[in-house]
Amino acid sequence: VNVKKEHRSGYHFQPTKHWINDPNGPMYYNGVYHLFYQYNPKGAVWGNIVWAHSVSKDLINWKKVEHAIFPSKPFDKYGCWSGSATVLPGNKPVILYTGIVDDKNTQVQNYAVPANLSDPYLREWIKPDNNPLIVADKAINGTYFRDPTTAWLGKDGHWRISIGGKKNNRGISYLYKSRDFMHWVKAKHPLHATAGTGNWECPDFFPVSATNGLDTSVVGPNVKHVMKVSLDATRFEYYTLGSYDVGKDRYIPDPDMIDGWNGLRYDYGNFYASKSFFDPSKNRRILWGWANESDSTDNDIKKGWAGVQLIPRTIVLDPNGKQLLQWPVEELETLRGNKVELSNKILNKGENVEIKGITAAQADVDVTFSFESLDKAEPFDPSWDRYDAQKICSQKGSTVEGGLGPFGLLTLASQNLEEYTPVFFRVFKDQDKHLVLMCSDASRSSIKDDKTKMKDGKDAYRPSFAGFVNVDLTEKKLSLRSLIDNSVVESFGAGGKTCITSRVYPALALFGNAHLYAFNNGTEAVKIDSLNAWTMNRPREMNH
Ligand code: DQQ
Repeated sequence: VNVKKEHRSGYHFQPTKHWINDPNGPMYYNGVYHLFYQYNPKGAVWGNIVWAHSVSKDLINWKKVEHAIFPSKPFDKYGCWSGSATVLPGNKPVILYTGIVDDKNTQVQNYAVPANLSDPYLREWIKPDNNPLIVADKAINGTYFRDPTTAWLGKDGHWRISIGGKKNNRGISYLYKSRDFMHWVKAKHPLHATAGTGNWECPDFFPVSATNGLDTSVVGPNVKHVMKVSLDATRFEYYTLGSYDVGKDRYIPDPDMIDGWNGLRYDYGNFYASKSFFDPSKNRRILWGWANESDSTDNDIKKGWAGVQLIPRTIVLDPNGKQLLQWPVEELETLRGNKVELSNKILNKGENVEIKGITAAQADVDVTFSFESLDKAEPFDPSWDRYDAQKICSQKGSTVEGGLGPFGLLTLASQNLEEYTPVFFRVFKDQDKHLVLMCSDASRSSIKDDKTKMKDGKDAYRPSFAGFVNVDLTEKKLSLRSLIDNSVVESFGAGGKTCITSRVYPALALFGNAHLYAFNNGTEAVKIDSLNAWTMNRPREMNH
C-alpha cells in the first residue's frame, strides 16, 4: 500500500497503514500500558478483524508488538471483536472478547490469557480450549450479543460482567455472574435496559468520584456509577450517572438523568466505541475513544489508512454531581514544544488575531476568554430543539454575527481563510438562564468539492458538531482547549465539561500552510485573558 502522509496524525495514535476501530482491553500491568484495538491487517476498510497490540510506559510513546488475538479457532473463526481486560487477584490479566463463529455473525464470548507473564509486553496470548465461555441462550438474539466489559467483583465473591445487545428496539446491558471466571450464569435481570434506543455496543460500567479514579469493583454510599453505551444508530456515546443497587444487581440512573438519545454524551463529535480503565499507578480512570474518518470510503482506500485513537482522557465526576469532566492525560504535555503566549487581548466584533510562532497544523491550544457582561446574549428561539445542538450550530455558524459570541478559535485555517474549522462558543438567553453552545464546525474545513461518495451514498461528512456546556457564567469566563493534529481537532470546553472531536481534510491548510486564529463575531467584545499554545512534537516511537 502506498500510504498518503497528508492528513495523517502527528501525535494521535495510529498504525502505519490500514483500518482501525474500537480500542480494546486497555490496561496497566507491571508498569506497562497495553492498548489493543480492532484492526484490519488487509486494508483500509472494516473487515478481517484482529486485536492489534501496542505497549507504552507513558500512554504517549507506543511500541507495536504482535497481534494479540486473531481468528484461529471455531469460536472466533469469523472475527475477534471488541472486549475488555480484567486483572484478576494474583496480578493475572485476562481478556474477554467477542468471537464470531459463523458467516451469520453469531457472537459468543471468549477469553484469552498471556502465554508468559514474565514477558513485560505480554506479546503472546493463548485462547484455551474451554472457550467459548458464554453463548447466547434462547432469550437472546445471538447477533446482538457482544463487547464484554471489564469484570467487577461483588462482596459475595462473584465476578460480574456486562454484555451489550438488544431485543426488538430495546437496548440491553446483559449481566453475567461467575465465581471462578470460567463458568458464567446469566442474571435474572439485565444490569440495565432502555426501550427505544436500539442496539447497545461497547457498554462500560464503572464507579466515579470527583477527586480520583476508582477500581471497577468499588461500591459505596459516596460513589456514583456511570453507565455508558455506544448507540449504533447515531454513532454517539451516551452516559448517565446513577447508583448501583448491589442487592438487586441493577443500575439505576439518577432521577434527573436523560437515559437515551437526548442524554449526555462523552463527546458531541466523532468519538465512538470508547472504553475506560483504572490506572492504579496514578489512581485515575482513563477513557479511550476511537475517531473514524469523516471522508469517503474511496478516499480512505486511496490514502491507505482509516481511523485514529483519540488522546486518552482522565475522567472524574464534576463536583456538581451532574456530569463527568474529561481532560487529556497529563503525559500529553511532554510532547509540547515551542510555546507562544498571549494575554489581555481584546477582540472587538469582527476581529481576528493570528497565533503565530507555532506549528498550527499540530498544536495544543489552551485559552480563557472573558467578557464584561451577559446582556447581549441572543434570545434562545423557543422553536429550536434544545437537544439538537448540531442543528443550531449549522444555522448559527461562526460567521453569523451574534451578541455574546460566536467567539473562539479558527483551527486548521488557510492563509486567506478559504478553509477553517472553527471551535467556538455562543451564549443564548433562555428566559432566566443562559445556554452556552459549543461548536466544532467542519462545514468549511476543506475547499475540496468532494463528489466521491461515501459507501452509503452520502458525500464526505462535514458536520457542524455541537453540544451545550453546563457551566456557571458568574465569573464571565469560558475556557477552551483544542488538540489540533493535521486532520484531528479534539476540543474540551470549560475544563472538559463538553468535548467535541472533528475529523477534517483541508486541501490548503496543510503542514506549514496551516494557521491558527482567535476570533470574535459577536457585538460584545471579548478578552483573551490568557492563551497558551504549543507546537506538538511527534512521539519518539510511534506505532512503526
Ligand atoms: N465494533 C466491533 C464490535 C462493536 C463495534 C467490531 C463498535 O464488537 O460492537 O469491530 O464499533
